[in-house]
Amino acid sequence: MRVLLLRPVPRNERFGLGPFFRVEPLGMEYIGAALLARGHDVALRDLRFGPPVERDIRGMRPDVIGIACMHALEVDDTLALVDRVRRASPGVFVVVGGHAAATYPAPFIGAAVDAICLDDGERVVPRLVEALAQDRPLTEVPGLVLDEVPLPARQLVHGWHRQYACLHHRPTYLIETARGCPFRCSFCSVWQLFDRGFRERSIEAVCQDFAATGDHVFVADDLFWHHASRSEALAWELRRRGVRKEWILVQSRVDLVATHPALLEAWRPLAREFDIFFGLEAASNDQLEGLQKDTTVDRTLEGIRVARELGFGVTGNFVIDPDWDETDFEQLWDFVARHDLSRAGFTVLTPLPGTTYFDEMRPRIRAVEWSQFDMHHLLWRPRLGAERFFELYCETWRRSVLNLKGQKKWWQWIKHAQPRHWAFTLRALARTQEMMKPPHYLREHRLADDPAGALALAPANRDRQVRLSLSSSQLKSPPPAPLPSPRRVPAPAADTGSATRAGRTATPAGAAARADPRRPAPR
Ligand code: B12
Ligand code: SF4
Repeated sequence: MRVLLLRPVPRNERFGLGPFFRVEPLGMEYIGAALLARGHDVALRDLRFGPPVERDIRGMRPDVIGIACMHALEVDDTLALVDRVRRASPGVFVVVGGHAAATYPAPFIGAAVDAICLDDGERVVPRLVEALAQDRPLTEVPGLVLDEVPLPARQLVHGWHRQYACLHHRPTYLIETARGCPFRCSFCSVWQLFDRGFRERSIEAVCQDFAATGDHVFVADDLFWHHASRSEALAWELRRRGVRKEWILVQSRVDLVATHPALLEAWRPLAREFDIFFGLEAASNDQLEGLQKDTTVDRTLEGIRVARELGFGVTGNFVIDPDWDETDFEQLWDFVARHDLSRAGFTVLTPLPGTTYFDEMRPRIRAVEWSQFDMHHLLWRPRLGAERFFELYCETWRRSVLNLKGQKKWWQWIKHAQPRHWAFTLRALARTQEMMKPPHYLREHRLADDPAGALALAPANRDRQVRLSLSSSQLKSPPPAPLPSPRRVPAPAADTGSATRAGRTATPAGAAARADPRRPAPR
């Protein structure tokens, strides 16, 4: 079968990490690898760089087109691409997948989409394609290992690799060593998608991937170092094989780092520069508790101390609640200044589709388009009013290291970059300066007066029974028992020792689901 995989162009890359980070479509490289291994003809187009999609469709005449929707803010762009693809090739089978589509498939139901992939694409898509080729129903998706495809098919995006960059680190490679997270932060869509499961690639596969990629690596794992003994074994094996990178960036939790300094010590020599992104979220224990972060400010400070002492670069993210008053902002500014945390990002607390928090906030949400779910727009009226809120929000950003009028000037930023990367770095920094100006936000601030004028938001589909109701007649197996609601789940054990299974992937709910266009949005 001929399969064309598409990575859409998100309109909204002006805020947050968007301007800085442009990374490869790793999820679809895994899908590509799985399809190539089975002898299918595969093309992957990153539409940020390639020619118009119509040209590829004319040239390749694909049987199946797969479109990724990773972030909720890309939903409108993905839907627009689905329509374009349909016009260019009315008979083609269109499957949509990716994190945002899997956590909240509702916007795609009723669209011109044939299937929505609710699970790991490298397992679902080959089965879907083979079933279509043989004109037979899909059977139950077995197995629970991430190593079914050892390495992503990076050759499918070979032409653009130099375009993938995280600020001056270029080309940047995205590597995944594990998937999922057992924690339960209220605003996060990851744990709710994977039912708090955590799955790992084998040490051998990860070592091969590190050896096959270039000097700059962004590890895509939601929670790096979670399984301490396995992570330490991985570090030693990478060191034994002589792997050493220029730059590695990982995402982790402060409490985990505070608990395992030896583990960090084992990893540190693997890169000349080693950065950690921490979700610090809040400056007080009350706020951390409100976000179900299951840690304390003391642990935050201890984790930061450990990481800094071992020579890691520390970047944090804080969450700003639209319901804050002036003193909450002041408390955050004070915390940032006192602990020298200006290397930080600040995102607006956003109920992501697919979360329990989204269900709770749905009645208040007055957003009018999906691109507003980028964590830099307001989705409901803030307590201080939009003007004052954005003044204080911008003031928060101005206290960050990104303010070129602050502690770090533009030449200090670009001195690490090679001259040929100066333009990209300066452009990204220039865009970021806009994020410190209230009119930049107010120009785009648009909320409907009443629910009728807002985006129609169906409740999240977290239980498998509902997910199964999306599935097609192609699925033969009986539905599994529904999961209990994750609304009140206990905190995870303090030790993050062993890997847990994501029960969800063992079910046919994970298989590609043919959406019935006549079916109303699920409730
Ligand atoms: C890399 C990454 C980015 C990159 C860019 C990604 C890109 N657009 O190309 C950068 C750093 C730019 C980024 C930015 C942001 N991100 Co981001 N990002 C990630 C991250 C860490 C890894 C994604 C990844 O590659 N995973 C590894 C691959 C192998 O998995 P995968 O992509 O899920 O693919 C699998 C399946 O989804 C499926 N699949 C994928 N594509 C397709 C396509 C088809 C057709 C099919 C059938 C299946 C399928 O199969 C794949 C293989 O199994 C995820 C966390 C996560 N776990 O997903 C967050 C995540 C997706 N990001 C998130 C957020 C919040 C953001 C920001 C808003 C953060 C910010 N503060 O600004 C910005 C938005 C940027 C913007 N304006 O566009 C949230 C998503 C929230 C949401 N529901 O919208 C996540 C889940 C992180 C989190 N813990 O909250 N991000
Ligand atoms: S620790 Fe990170 S990935 Fe895990 S639930 Fe919290 S925010 Fe999500």
